[in-house]
Amino acid sequence: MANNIVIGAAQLGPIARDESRASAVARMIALMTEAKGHGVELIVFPELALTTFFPRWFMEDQAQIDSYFETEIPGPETRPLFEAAIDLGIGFYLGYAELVEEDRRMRHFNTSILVDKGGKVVGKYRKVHLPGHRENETWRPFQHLEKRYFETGNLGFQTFNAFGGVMGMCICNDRRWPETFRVMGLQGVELVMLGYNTPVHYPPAPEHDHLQDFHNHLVMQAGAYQNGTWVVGVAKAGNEEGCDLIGGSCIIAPTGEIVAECKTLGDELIVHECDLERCREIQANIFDFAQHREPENYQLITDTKGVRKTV
Ligand code: CDT
Repeated sequence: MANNIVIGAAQLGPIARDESRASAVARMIALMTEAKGHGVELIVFPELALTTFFPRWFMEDQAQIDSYFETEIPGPETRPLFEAAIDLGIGFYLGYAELVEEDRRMRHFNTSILVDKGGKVVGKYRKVHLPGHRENETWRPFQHLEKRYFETGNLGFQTFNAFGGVMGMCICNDRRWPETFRVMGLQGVELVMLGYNTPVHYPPAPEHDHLQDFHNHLVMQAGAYQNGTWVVGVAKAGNEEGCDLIGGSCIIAPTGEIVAECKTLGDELIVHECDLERCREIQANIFDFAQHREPENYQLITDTKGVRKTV
C-alpha cells in the first residue's frame, strides 16, 4: 500500500552578509507559499539558512561571531516562518546556527530542526562532521572555519516518527560519510533531509573543483540506494559574497535515482510525491540488513578514527 508524502526542496540563492534574517525568512515564506500550490506537506531548506555562510570569514570578536547564531527558535525574526507554516499546514526542515546554554556553558552547534504542520519542533540534529579548519589560513581565498565556530554535534543520528514515516536529518559534509546514512538506515529511515553550502572551489585540492557537482550527487545517491531511503538535499547556491556555491538541489528515490533537480543557482522550488513504501524495494531485498549484513567484519569502523595499517 502506498504511503505518499509530497516533498518540496526549497533551494536558496546567495544571502548577503548584510541581509537581515527577516529578508531570508521572507524568501523562505515565498517558497513555502509557492509549495502550497503544489500540495507540498514538508519543505526542506538549506544549512544555515538564516544568514550568509559566515564560516568563510575569520573573526575573533565573540560578540560578532554570536550575532550569526540563534538563541531561541522561534525568535522574533523567525516566528513569521513558523506562523506561515501553521497557516499553510506545511512542515519544514531548517538549518541554523544554534547558541545554547548547556552543561552550564554556552555552546555553539550547526543545527537543523524538523517542524511539524502545527509549528512544533519534532526533531533536532546537530552536525557531527565539521569540515574545514580552526585557524586563520591566510593563503586561502576564503576560510572554512566550521571547526572553529562550532562544536561537534552531541545528538547522534536519530530518527523521528513524523509525517507518517521514519524521518532522519544530517547537514552538508555529513552526506559525504557513509556512516551517516548507515546509522539512520539501521533505524529503518525512510526520508533523510539535508541542507548544504558547498563552495565550487576547494582550496586544498583545486584539481577537484570541476567534480563538486558530481561528488554532491554521487554521495547522496549512494546514501539513498545503500539504505533504501528517500534523500532530499538542498543547497544554498550561487555567488555569495564572492564565493561560488554549487546548486544541484535534488530529491532522490530509494533506488538512487534523482527524480527532481533544481536547474538554477537562485531561489527555486522542486516538488515530488514520495511514496515511503518504495523503501521496501531496497530494504526488503538487496539491502535487507538483517539477512545480509556481516557486522562482525566491520569492527574497524568504530574502533578507529584514522587509518590503522594492517600490513
Ligand atoms: N558546509 C559544508 O559542510 N561544506 C563542505 C565544504 C567542503 S569542506 C571545506 C561540504 O562538505 O560540502
